[in-house]
Amino acid sequence: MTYTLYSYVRSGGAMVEAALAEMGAPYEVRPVDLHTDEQHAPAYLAINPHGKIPALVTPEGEVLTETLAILLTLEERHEEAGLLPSRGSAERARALRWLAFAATELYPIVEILDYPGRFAPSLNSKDATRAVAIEIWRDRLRTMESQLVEDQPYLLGERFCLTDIYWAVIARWGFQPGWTAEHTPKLEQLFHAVAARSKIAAVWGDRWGRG
Ligand SMILES: N[C@@H](CCC(=O)N[C@@H](CS)C(=O)NCC(=O)O)C(=O)O
Repeated sequence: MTYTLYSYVRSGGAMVEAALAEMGAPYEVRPVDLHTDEQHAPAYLAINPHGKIPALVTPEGEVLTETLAILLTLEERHEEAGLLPSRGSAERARALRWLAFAATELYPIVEILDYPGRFAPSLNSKDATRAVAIEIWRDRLRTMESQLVEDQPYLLGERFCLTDIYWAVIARWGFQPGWTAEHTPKLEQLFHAVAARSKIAAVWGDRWGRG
């Protein structure tokens, strides 16, 4: 009953790994080296034809991709772990709203930041493309920040949920000491609260994600 997680250190796979750890679900990590473009090797494209990590193979052999779908599927399969508030509750609606916000409004920007050449109309506009993406990214981080309450560790206050895992990794991707301290200090605290949870700390360590 072991899951197989295709991941790389400090990638979106860290979100899935944290969720698996919180759920107490056994898994093994298969590293996919983004620095050597292994995500585009035929062996990996056979798993995810879109050439992105993470991918998760269930113990039954079903391949899951898209981090949001992976997390929601895991939550359904391990409901007893309580990683979302109860169905129909206002808290759950809020958790899902901001989970989707991070997945649709932030995560796609990462590709522009990491691979601006894929989006720039010409080679010499790569830096300008990336600079625009950074501004959009920061604006959206500020929106996340506006949803957090001082001295409350998580989005839902004291109640930890899947959205906190997603937000913690987004927070780390956006970490820049001076800017973060000034504009998103509560998001930074959320990262530390998530990373300090015993089950997550055990798998993230100081690298927050293997691979
Ligand atoms: N829509 C995908 C995006 C996944 C994604 O962008 N993953 C990055 C790593 S964090 C990746 O594989 N990048 C390699 C590439 O774009 O070639 C998801 O939500 O899981």
